[in-house]
Amino acid sequence: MRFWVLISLVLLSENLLAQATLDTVRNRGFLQCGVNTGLAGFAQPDSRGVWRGLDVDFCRAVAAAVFGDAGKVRYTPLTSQQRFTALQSGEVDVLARNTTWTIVRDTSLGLNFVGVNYYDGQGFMVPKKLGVKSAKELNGATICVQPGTTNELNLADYFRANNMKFKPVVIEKLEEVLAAYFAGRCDAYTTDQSGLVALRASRAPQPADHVVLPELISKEPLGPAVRHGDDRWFDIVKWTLFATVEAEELGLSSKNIDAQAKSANPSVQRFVGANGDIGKMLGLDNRWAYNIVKQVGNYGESFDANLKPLGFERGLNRLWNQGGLMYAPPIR
Ligand SMILES: N[C@@H](CCC(=O)N[C@@H](CS)C(=O)NCC(=O)O)C(=O)O
Repeated sequence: MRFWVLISLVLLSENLLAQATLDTVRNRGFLQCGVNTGLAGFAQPDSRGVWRGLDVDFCRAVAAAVFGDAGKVRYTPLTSQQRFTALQSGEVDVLARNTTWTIVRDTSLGLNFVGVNYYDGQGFMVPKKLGVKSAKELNGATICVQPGTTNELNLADYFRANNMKFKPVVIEKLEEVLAAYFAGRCDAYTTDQSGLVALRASRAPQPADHVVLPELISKEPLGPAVRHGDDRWFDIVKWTLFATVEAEELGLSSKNIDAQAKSANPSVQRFVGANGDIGKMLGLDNRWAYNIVKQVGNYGESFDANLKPLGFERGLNRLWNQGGLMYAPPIR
């Protein structure tokens, strides 16, 4: 009898622990966010050591929603290999690190992807002097790739499907895989197209010496993820992403939200927390979404600030009503 009481208590406390990410984060006083080790436009410290990028803005948005202060974040830089254990073990509360949403990660790795903050696909970069114009010309090539990525798996599939051979050069650290490619140890480097564009612009000794080939060989929906087992936290992080997209659709930006908050539009009234209890339903302040937009901005603002300067087009990442895939369910 006593044994079963003990077992139930253990199970109950585990359940409570698993539900408590919001409390853990609040008590700690800051969000611990897992990000890239350094990918321009997504997550990279600037010359003053301040982290910047689309994924960093997402971390800041979660902090704004939870604390009303986008500054209450600490960043854990993670390689492709390290990122999942860091989230599973509780070292980070959220993983916002150009990570592709796949069924394996969503099930057996124990993650919950909250949505997509960048629709991408995998591509190849080659030195211009090779004269290669298409990935189909890469038969026999030596190809640099990082382990623990979808890229490593898609690469093998693509060559097999096209009856071509390749020699993989698999290197864990970003610095080292780039050094190998730029030193000519590989004929091509493969990763998400966003990574290729950002790395060519920010890391190539001569960006103009490299070309990104036209083929996209996979779908890479990149998005933030949390651990299985805490639905309340999952909701908070998920609706943070939707709030940034909904704000853009409603025309709310960091510049105009104070003026717009006075508008009679019921959707805007609900969004800024002047009407209803949407924040409370999430366990947050009713100004959670206002704080996100005021302090971090809407999705488009973040895209323009971080990715546009590197030469990115909005493409699939436009809003659904402008020909893209960015779509937030109703905030009501
Ligand atoms: N989206 C792919 C690839 C993500 C990825 O790790 N890309 C590399 C190249 S851009 C990267 O970010 N490396 C940074 C690092 O490992 O520090 C995935 O989720 O597996």
